[in-house]
Amino acid sequence: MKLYEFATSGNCYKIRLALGNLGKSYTREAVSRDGGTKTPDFLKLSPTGVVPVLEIAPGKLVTESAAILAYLGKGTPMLPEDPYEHAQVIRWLSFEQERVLSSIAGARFIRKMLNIPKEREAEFKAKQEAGYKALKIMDAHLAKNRFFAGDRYTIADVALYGYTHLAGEDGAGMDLKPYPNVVAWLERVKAQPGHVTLMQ
Ligand SMILES: N[C@@H](CCC(=O)N[C@@H](CS)C(=O)NCC(=O)O)C(=O)O
Repeated sequence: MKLYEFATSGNCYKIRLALGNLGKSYTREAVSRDGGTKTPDFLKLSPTGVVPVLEIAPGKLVTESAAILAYLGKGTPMLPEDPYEHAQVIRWLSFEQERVLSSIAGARFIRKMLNIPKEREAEFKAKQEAGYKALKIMDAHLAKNRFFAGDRYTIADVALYGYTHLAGEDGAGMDLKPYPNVVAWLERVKAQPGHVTLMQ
């Protein structure tokens, strides 16, 4: 398998984290952050012009981090087969895309990659505020559950960890202290076998 990626992207990290947890081998292909996702050749791999893309066999591609995680998780304990538990995984994958990617990931991008230009300050603050709303929902769930779905570590945890672990000072610049259940869950994710860090 070959992963097309940006090394510092949380979306690409989700895939490396799942591959690490599952003990699967793969190769990495760096895509240039400077227009590499918009070349005609890359758009043939990913019509939306984004990484990650996982090539699972020559010319056979999976795009969108949630879909890639579902592909990798299928048939493993990281994607429950029970219909209710499976639905909970999908619920949190959708939540991640709608509520975490647009907020925490966006705030991290504006802060770390763009250094918060003056004209984007209001947008940055709005993304942080939306991020705090997402963290509140996650914290309430984790007050009663060790993981997000099926009472065990699944691809839902991988997806949510991708950017939640970058919400703090070295990422989106948010304060995680008011969300102790999220902080404890981050540690549980780190303790999973095969865990890899963002820059590994
Ligand atoms: N919904 C997509 C979002 C992927 C995404 O936004 N990727 C960013 C990097 S984190 C990207 O490739 N942006 C295009 C670019 O910056 O050229 C997913 O979950 O995979």
